[in-house]
Amino acid sequence: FLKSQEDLGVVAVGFSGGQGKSGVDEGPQVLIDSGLLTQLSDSLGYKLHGDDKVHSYAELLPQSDEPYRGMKNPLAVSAVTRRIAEQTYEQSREGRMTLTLGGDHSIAIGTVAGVAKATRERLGRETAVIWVDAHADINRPEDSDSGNIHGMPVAFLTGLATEDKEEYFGWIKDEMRLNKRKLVYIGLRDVDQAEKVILREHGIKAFSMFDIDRHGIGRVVEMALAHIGSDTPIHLSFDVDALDPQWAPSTGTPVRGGLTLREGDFICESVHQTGNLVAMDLVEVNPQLAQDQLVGVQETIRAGCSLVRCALGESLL
Ligand code: 4U7
Ligand code: MN
Ligand code: MN
Ligand code: MN
Repeated sequence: FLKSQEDLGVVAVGFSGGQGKSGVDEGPQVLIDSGLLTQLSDSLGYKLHGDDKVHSYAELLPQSDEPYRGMKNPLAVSAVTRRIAEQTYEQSREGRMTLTLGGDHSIAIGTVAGVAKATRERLGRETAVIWVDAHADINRPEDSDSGNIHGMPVAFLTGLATEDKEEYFGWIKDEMRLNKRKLVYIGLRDVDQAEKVILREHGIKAFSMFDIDRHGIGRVVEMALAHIGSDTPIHLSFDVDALDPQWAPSTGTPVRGGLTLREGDFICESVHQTGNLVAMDLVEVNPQLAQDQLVGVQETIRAGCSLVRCALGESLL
């Protein structure tokens, strides 16, 4: 589904407004400083596009931003994700693999919207999304206990949450949306009660840690890919908290009992191997957290880099 296998559009998003902890906006710079983009160009042979600067979107941030429908920082998150949708659209419509480094997971409102629109225009196809996460991120604003928008992106993207006002995500149009049947989760283990009801009522495909323990990661990935179909462009949205905190402690909402580093890499390798990957997000790396653990931050960064390299073909023999 890509015009070229060598070109990579990179969007580095230094944004943390989808949740309350500072530091996740520093994720992309730390990933880049640790050599991620150099590895992609020098070792994997990608030609990089997009500016290599990390965007802070300062010019888009409002003076005041009162909660709206219970959402925290609604104007900021809406404005920033709207801009991210333009950025990923610009990369994806060129037929390039699009890589976004976050930032908290609210930014996927933008990445998925932009890529979905580009893929529809370019190929007349719907994009499938594989959401790898400890959480389902499908709270509607009214269902959310925290008000943090990083727990809501899938609700907005699938149209389960809608809004008329442009400045509060009303900019999300049908051509940017994700079909619920083209969505599959891997790694879930901390799903809110209201989210469980949504997943059940809408028949959304989800593989929890229970399924991974029962079937093994190999079978689960096979079933996930079978669900979306072999002839579908894929957007992989990887929340680093899908990994067990043993491997990725530097993240805002860690949950024990997660994927091993190898299982995470395996998901990425398998998705690469389909040849259908058109976009990837790596989000929720927060270098300010787990600093007390001597090697925590380094380990998280290393894991994040490994996931991206695997999705982009490093381990293919
Ligand atoms: B992440 C939560 F209540 N569901 O809505 C919420 F448990 O992008 C967590 O996956 C959301 O890290 C986690 O606040 C969002 C909570
Ligand atoms: Mn998430
Ligand atoms: Mn999560
Ligand atoms: Mn390849």
